[in-house]
Amino acid sequence: MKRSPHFCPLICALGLCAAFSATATTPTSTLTNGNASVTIKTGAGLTDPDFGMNSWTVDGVDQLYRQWFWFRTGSTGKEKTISQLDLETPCHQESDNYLTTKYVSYGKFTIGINYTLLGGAEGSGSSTIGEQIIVKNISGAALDFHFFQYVDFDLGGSSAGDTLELGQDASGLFNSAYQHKGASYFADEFLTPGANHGQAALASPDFTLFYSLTDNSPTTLNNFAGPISGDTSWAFQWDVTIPVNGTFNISLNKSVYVSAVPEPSVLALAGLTCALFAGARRRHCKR
Ligand SMILES: [Ca+2]
Ligand SMILES: [Ca+2]
Repeated sequence: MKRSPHFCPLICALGLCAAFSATATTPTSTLTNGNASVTIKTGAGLTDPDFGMNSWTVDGVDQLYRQWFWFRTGSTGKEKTISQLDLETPCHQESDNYLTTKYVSYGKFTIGINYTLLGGAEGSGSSTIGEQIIVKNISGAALDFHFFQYVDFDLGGSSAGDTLELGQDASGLFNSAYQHKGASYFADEFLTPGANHGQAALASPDFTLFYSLTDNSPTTLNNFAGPISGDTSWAFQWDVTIPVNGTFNISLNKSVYVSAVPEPSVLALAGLTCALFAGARRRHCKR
């Protein structure tokens, strides 16, 4: 197992784990559906960066080392994880496979993220996770906002031997990622809208890309799309100006599967995810 870059040992050594646990709200959520389960550490008000989605088990095989979200306001200063924000409302698991979360920077913005897990049939090896992200400007002035997604799949439960390439549309926006471990495991992601920047990078042993999001400097991803092989990881970056009371929405669809061409069930799952998103959007519009 690869060595984690997170800082928890230091925090625990300082005796702060209990305090962090005591202040966390719904620190871990587990979604289940069909042949799949996913765990998401949704704690808030935390400084330990080892939070977020940290396992995605499909037919008993953990495919995901980490996925999480960072942000920066303005062009200076550091990125922060959404886990360093407060939760505006407690995380709510509406059903076994659907979770809603809403973080807030009071007087500045809110970030709502809804997660939907769709498993395949037992033994199919396929599953899809949909994420709908809504950033709202509540600051009273235009908001210069930078949003980051970091993804580290370790397909088949092993960090070695994966190959990754990012995809771009005709405008140069990053709109997909495709990773595989030989002919045994496959993962992809599709994002809407496309991201302004992307970066494919090796994770262990140096976690350079991960640390670029946890250091003290503003980061712009370097747009290297791969292909690369090894313990691969990637990140996407959206740069937007959100008007007063305006929102910026991102939809992410990640899938894992065990044949080179996604099985029809995976495509059906992706379609179902969109339908669920539409339903979720309607629910959120109700006040
Ligand atoms: Ca940085
Ligand atoms: Ca990896």
